[in-house]
Amino acid sequence: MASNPVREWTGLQHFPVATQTALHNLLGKLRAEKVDNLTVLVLGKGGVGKSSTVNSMFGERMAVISTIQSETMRPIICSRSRAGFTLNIIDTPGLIEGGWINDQALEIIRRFLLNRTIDVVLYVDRLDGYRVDNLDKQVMKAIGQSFGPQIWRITLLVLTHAQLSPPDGVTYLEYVEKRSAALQTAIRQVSGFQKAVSQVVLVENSGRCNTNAGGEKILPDGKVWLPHLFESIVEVATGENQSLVIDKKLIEGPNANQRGKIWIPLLLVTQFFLVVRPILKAIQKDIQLEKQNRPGWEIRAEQYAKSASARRARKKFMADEEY
Ligand SMILES: Nc1nc2c(ncn2[C@@H]2O[C@H](COP(=O)(O)OP(=O)(O)OP(=O)(O)O)[C@@H](O)[C@H]2O)c(=O)[nH]1
Ligand SMILES: [Mg+2]
Repeated sequence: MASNPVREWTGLQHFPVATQTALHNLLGKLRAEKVDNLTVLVLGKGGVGKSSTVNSMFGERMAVISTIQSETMRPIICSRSRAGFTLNIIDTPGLIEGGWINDQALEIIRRFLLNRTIDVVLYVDRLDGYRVDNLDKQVMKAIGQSFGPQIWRITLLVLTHAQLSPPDGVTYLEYVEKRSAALQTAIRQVSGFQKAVSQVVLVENSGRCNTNAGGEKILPDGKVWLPHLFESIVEVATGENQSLVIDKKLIEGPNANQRGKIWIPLLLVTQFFLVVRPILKAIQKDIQLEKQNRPGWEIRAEQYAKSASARRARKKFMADEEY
């Protein structure tokens, strides 16, 4: 089946001139590195701004944005090409449903990604989140378990709603640092990688975002965020860490029939020493005890039975002799 040709990235022409120049420079860098396509996977909890970030990056409305709660469970792949380069961004449904990990969404994402190669992952959360709670850690853990902990090596931490006024007594930069550090620490804890998610990128998707003289969206620290997001993506994609190949083995784990088979003999031996042997010993001990504690009449009856059968045998012997 022939796949549809990828549409031209027309949204790029609607970016302010300075942003367009920055993006063309990055495309030149990728061309020099012989990279003609990139696939970016966007993950995170529900409603944190994943789809909005995808749309901001393409400069057009490609992913569905929901103001209240998204109903869509399917990931979508958005692709655009420019000057021989194709950008694919995979937008995914939120990984939390009703206060729990959305296992169904995770499974659908896993199946959707089968046989694809992911160059960069954006783990999206909000800058204005108050704390990193247990549910956040569960989401991070679920991501590592689903795609292998190495996924965090190619992940950027993207914090949306970045045009905020920090609480009294804290500067914007201090607030950003604290929030970033809390999330980075949690990711390092669950992934076990000290170098996991070293980069944080701030994003403001709102149309009310402040702009500079050139019309580019800027954050309270004065940074123009969109080119910075693309620069960070290119840095990860052309960096030392390998892209993530989502193959059958990664999705289904090692051959299910072979999984754990090597432990069977060890289990049997352990079972013998820990379960079967103690039971046999206990039975023998019981028999011994029962023998020791027999009432006198039972012992006498047994002795009588023994001597009676001896007498009978002797009689029979003598009878045989006489005969
Ligand atoms: N102010 C502000 N609002 C944002 C930002 N990003 C997203 N939103 C709003 O947050 C709401 C949710 O955004 P989405 O982009 O749909 O979030 P999502 O993560 O894709 O949500 P799900 O697909 O349901 O998981 C929408 O009302 C967006 O307009 C941002 O950076 N700033
Ligand atoms: Mg969405």
